[in-house]
Amino acid sequence: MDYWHIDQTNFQGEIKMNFKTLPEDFIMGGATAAYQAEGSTKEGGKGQVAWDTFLVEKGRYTADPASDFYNQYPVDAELCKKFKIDSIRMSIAWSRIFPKGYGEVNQTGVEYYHKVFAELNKQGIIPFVTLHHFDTPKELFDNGDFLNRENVEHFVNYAQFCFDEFSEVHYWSTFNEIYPVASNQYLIGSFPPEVQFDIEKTVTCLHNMMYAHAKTVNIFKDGGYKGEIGVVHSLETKYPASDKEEDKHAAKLDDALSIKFLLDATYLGYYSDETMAHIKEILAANGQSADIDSNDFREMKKAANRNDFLGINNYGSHWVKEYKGESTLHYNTTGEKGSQVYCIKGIGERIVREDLPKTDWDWIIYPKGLYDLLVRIQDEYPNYNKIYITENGLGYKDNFEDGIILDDDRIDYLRQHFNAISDAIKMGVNVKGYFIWSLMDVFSWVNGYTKRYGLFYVDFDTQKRYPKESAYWYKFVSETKTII
Ligand code: BGP
Repeated sequence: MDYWHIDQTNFQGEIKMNFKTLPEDFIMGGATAAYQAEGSTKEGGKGQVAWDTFLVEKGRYTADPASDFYNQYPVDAELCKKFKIDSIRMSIAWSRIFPKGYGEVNQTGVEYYHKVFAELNKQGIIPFVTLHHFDTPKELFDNGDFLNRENVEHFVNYAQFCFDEFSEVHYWSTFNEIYPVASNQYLIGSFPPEVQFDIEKTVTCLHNMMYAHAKTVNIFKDGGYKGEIGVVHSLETKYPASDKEEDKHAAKLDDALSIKFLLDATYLGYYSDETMAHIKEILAANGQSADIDSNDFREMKKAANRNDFLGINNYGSHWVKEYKGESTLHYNTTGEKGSQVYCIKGIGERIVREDLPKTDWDWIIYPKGLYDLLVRIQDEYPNYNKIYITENGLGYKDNFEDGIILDDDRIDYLRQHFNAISDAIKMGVNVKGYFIWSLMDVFSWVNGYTKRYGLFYVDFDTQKRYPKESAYWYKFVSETKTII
């Protein structure tokens, strides 16, 4: 193990020769999300979100205090400056601005975000802002969330309000992870409202959110607002579990629902015949159907060439095998390795690859999957413009000893993924930045506080931050653009 906080100078002479590099203007960032970092869920006039009541019902943990970013943001900005972190990816809590999701504005919330952005800008840290990160205001969530088209309008109005109000922000993402929103809410059921195996709702939610994204992009571009706009998708490569035709087909089905449906919507503005054929096959196998209004494609086609960037969240890859049985799942939320089961009727089974490393939460570590994904996007969607890796990182049970956190597994994970990105850049893919998930340890939606990802360890009782070894490694990479 290299003690990065003690000695980073050993390598200085030979670094440029022996290690892969990143472009000089590559943004090195840290990612967070409002509900996972802010805490203070009842402060400052904030409205409720579905998670508030859901977590109380479950009785496991709540999103208070999280990392107390609501109060600690100056500390985090200073840490970023010290550790050469160029940008914080953060989200605005819709329910701090519009407590009900629409109507009356909560000025305290508006002022809070102005203060955060001012502090970041003062320290030279770029705010990279997501408008929606799993936290629809409760009233709108309860009336159908994005299954209800009225809520598309409420979201677009909220987005426009933010563009008008927060002119100090120059990087906007509409949504975080449209696929996990839809699948965790209606397919896997790990998020409220805990619906399982409803492919119709999953597809409807995906489409409506993509339509809302397109409307928002068009408003941003037609309005001449300054800065960049894009969307953050969770994209994880699907490989067939074997060379058998059935397994190849199963991988294609999984890919169609979780990747192609979204990238078609983003970059074509409609769904290709092949994508739709796969989606219909999945629906039919489940005795379901979904209506997609082709009139929506007008708005979506208009937006297709206006995305400034694609944000990619990537934590692993999947190997898919034909599966003929009923849908059955076990989602590992405890870090009990080997407990994950994922079999979906009409799609396939995501198998366990014994030969590949996995996290305690059964997420397969396969950096080549990220490389393959980046090269594929360049080939299949040449109008992608530019890419930021908006999330990637290792969820880990960090060991804290006297303020020192030797997270060499995380450093290794990061090194491998940075190398994959560097290789993709060499192949011509325009990757302009990376945001580690997460900047500091945060609250995890279905895992609570034990699954830590941060560069900075958070003692959730005192809210004190401790740089992990990975933070020193990250600083070194940021300063030298060398993946050591
Ligand atoms: C992504 C989300 C993040 C974060 C991350 C890690 O899907 O955008 O909000 O939670 O995954 O997931 P988890 O906390 O479940 O390990």
